[in-house]
Amino acid sequence: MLRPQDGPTRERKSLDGLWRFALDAEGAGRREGWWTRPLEAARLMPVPASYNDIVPSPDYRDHVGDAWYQSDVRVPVGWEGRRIVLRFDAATHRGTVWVGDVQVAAHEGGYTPFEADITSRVTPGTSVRVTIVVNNELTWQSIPPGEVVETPAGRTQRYHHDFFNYAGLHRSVWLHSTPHTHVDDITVTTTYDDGVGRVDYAIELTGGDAQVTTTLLAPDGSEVAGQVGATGTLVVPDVHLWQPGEGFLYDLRVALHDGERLVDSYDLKVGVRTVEVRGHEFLVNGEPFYFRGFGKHEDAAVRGKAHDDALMVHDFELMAWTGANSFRTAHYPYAEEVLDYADRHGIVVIDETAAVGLNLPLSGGMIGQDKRPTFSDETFNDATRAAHAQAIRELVARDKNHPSVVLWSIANEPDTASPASRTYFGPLLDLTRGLDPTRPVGVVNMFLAPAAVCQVSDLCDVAMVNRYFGWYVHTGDLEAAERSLEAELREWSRKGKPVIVTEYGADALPGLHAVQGEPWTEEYQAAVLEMSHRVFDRVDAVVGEHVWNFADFATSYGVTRVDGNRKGVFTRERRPKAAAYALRRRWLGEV
Ligand code: GCB
Repeated sequence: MLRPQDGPTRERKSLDGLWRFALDAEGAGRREGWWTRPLEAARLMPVPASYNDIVPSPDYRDHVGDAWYQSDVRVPVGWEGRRIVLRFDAATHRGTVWVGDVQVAAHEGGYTPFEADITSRVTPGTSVRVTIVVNNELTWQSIPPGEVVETPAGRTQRYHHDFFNYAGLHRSVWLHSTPHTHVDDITVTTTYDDGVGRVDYAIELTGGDAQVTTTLLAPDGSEVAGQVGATGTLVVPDVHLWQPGEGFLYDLRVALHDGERLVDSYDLKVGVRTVEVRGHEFLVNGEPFYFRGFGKHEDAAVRGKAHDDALMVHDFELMAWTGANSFRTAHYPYAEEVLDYADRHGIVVIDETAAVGLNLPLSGGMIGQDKRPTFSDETFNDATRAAHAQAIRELVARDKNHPSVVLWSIANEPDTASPASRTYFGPLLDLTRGLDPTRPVGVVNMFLAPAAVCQVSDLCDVAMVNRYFGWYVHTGDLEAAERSLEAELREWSRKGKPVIVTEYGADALPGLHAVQGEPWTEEYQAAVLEMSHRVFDRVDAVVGEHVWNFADFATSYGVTRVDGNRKGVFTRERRPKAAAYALRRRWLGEV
C-alpha cells in the first residue's frame, strides 16, 4: 500500500490534531451506534498519541476494551471528481471506521496502516463525521498476543511481552485524493554488477488503463534511466550505491499517461544495494557488515507509543552520537517516517513483526510463571498462525522498498524450545521468503532455547540471539558471565551462519554508583557491555551487537521493573548513562 503524497496528481490532508474521545470499557458504543451522532461526554484527545498517559487516571492507563475517536472532517473543495481515501497509519491494536453512518473499514493489528476508499460517501467542500473505535484487547489470536482475565478488579489485560500495552491512534491520520486510474503499488528490487545498477520494478495500477512510464532521477533531478511498461528493468550506469553510513537515494517517478495527458504520478525513493548471507558473513553490497546499535522501542513520556518527528530525529542523532550504524524495530513495525529517515541516512534496520510474547514459560524477565504449553489448541494455535501470517504480509507489503531494511525478524523470543514451534514457524519463514526472496529472514532466539535445543534455527538464515549473561544469568559475576557467553556463542557459530547478538545488557538506575561491581549501578551496566564486547571480538561468527535498549521504557508492573525497564543506555528522557559513553568509546574510539 503506497503512502499518501502530494504531487502533480495527488494531494493529502493531515487529520492530526485534537479528536473527540470517549472510553467505552463496557462496549456500549457498538450496541448503541455511537458513530451515528456526536460522541457524548467526549473529551479532547491528541492524535497521534497513546491515550493511556494523557489523563492522570487508572481508567485511562489500565483501560481494557473499546475507545472511540471522532472528528468532523472537511473534504477539500478541489477534490470534486477525484478518488478520496481515508487512511490510518496505525490504530492499536484494531480499529473499525465509520464515515457518517456507514462502516468503511475494519483492521486488525496495531502497527500497520489501512485505508478506505470513501469517494461515494463524501462531497467535496462539505464536512463529514469520521468515527473510529479502537480496541486494545490482546488475545491468543492477536499479534502481539495476550489474555484478558476476570479479576476482582474487573477485566484485566495480561501479556507476556515486556513493554506497556499502549493503545490509541499512534500515527497520523490522512485524507488523500488520487485520480480514479492510479498507481496502486510499486515493488522494486535492486542489484548491480561492475558499476552498473539494475532496478527491477513492477507497477500495479487500478481503476482503468494507462501507459506506464518509469524514470529514475538522481538527487539533482537529472534523468538516469527510463522505461515504458508496468514491469521492467532500469539500468543505471555508474551507479551510486546506497551504503551503510551513506543513504544515497534515487527517485523513481512512475507516471501514467492517457495519450499526452498525465493521469497519475508517484515518486518513490530507491536505494540500489544488495544484501546476502554467505557462511558466517552478512554482506551489504558484497562487503561484510557488522551491526552496531540497539534494540529500540517507540516509547516516550506522555505520548506513549505515538510517532513524533522531534523525538525521532533526536533519537537518530543520539544513535549517531554513540556511533551506532543500525537498530532493530523491537518489537513491532515502526512508523514509516522512521524507515524513511533510516533510508536517507544510511542506517541499517532489522525490521520486526509484532509477534512478541509467544512464549508462556517466559514473561518480562521472569521464568516459569506459566506452566501451560505455548503451542496447543487452547493457546497459540492455527488461528494465531493465520494472524501472524497476515502480520508478516502487511509488514513486507509496507516495507519491501526500503533499502535500510536488510533483514526480517518474524518474531521475538518465541518458545522455540518446544518441538511444536517448528510446525508453527516453518510455514511462516517460507511465507516470508516467498513474499521477499531478496532479504534474509529469522526468528530472534531466547536463552531457554540454546543452539542445541532451538527447533527453528536451521530454518533461519541468520542466528539472532538475545543473551543476558551478567544480568539474568550470573548476576554480578562477570567472570562466569564471560565464560558462559563465549561458550554459547561458539555453539551458535557451529551452525555456520552469521550470529547477531540482538539483545544484551543490564538495567541501571541513573545516578546509582558503586566502586564494586554492583548490579543496577551505571558502572555495572557499562561493565556488562564491555565484558560482552570482549567476547564478541573473540568469536568470528558474531557480526552484530545490538544493546538492549537504546532508552528506558515503560512496562507493565513487576518486581523486576523499577518505573519500567531500565536497560536503556539513555534514560527515558534521553539523558546518557555511563554505558552510553562506554559505547562511544567502542564504536567511535572516543576517550
Ligand atoms: C528480552 C526481551 C525484551 C525484554 C528484555 C528484558 O529478552 O526480548 O523485550 O525487555 O529481554 O529486559 O528482559
